[in-house]
Amino acid sequence: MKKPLQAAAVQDISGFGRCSLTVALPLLSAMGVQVSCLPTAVLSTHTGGFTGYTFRDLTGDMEPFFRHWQKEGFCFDALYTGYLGSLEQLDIVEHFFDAFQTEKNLTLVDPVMGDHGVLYSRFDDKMVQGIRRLCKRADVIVPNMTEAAFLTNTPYRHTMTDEKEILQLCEKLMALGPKKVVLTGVRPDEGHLGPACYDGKKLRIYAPPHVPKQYDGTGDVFASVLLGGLMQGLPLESSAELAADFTRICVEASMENGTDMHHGVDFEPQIGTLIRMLEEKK
Ligand code: PXL
Repeated sequence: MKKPLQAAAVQDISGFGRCSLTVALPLLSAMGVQVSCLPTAVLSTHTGGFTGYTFRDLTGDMEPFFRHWQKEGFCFDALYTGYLGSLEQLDIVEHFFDAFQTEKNLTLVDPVMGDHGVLYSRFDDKMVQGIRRLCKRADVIVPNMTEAAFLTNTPYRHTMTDEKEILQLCEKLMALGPKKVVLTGVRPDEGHLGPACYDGKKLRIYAPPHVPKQYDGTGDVFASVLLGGLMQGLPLESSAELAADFTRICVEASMENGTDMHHGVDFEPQIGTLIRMLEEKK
């Protein structure tokens, strides 16, 4: 029998709202990946568009949590980091990398910090500086245009029509130290949107027609499917295409259902489609 691949996901659990682990777990499982969770925080909802959410910071649990894994001798094919709950967690994630990174495994850092030109409510410049440190340790980083602007200290741009500018931004991101960059939410014009992949040599932009509706958690859907594709051996560009196509399918389905943008996308009925899409790409 085929053994599942192994990933360790360092993200929060937002009880309601379909983001971070409640997205990563089902999507990666569907893509044949066993996910071990190192939770950063437990919230009643995500922090975008809800007020009065509860927030249980798990900083103090994280190091003992993964030291136990280490004692048990667990190994992972991929390390996947996302939303962090405190500044102290930056050092802890570095220790986690020290403990579990190998020559062979893949580290994907999603520098989850903000969207639409602004940082999420709990984040500030110190978090930006710390996340830059994590990017240095990554094989692949997956910033959106907002996170790319903060990481590179450049102004946020909603659209970027000039390919040269996209390349410049990707080069600045590469200068942080990752091996590859997948910049998400690139809009060569108002009607198109998708990821740009850059490995230091070649820039590839995939920007199909844009569905004009924003949903929370789509960055997590994208990053999780991207990782699933990479772990299943697809090249970076195919994985990014798969992630972009699947995210768009989920957004379209959610629009049809009239789903509230803060509830995340209706990905559950699309999981069968994801599995078929992955098989077609393999
Ligand atoms: O989708 C990113 C994300 C993850 N986790 C939490 C968030 C957000 C975005 O707002 O608030 C808790």
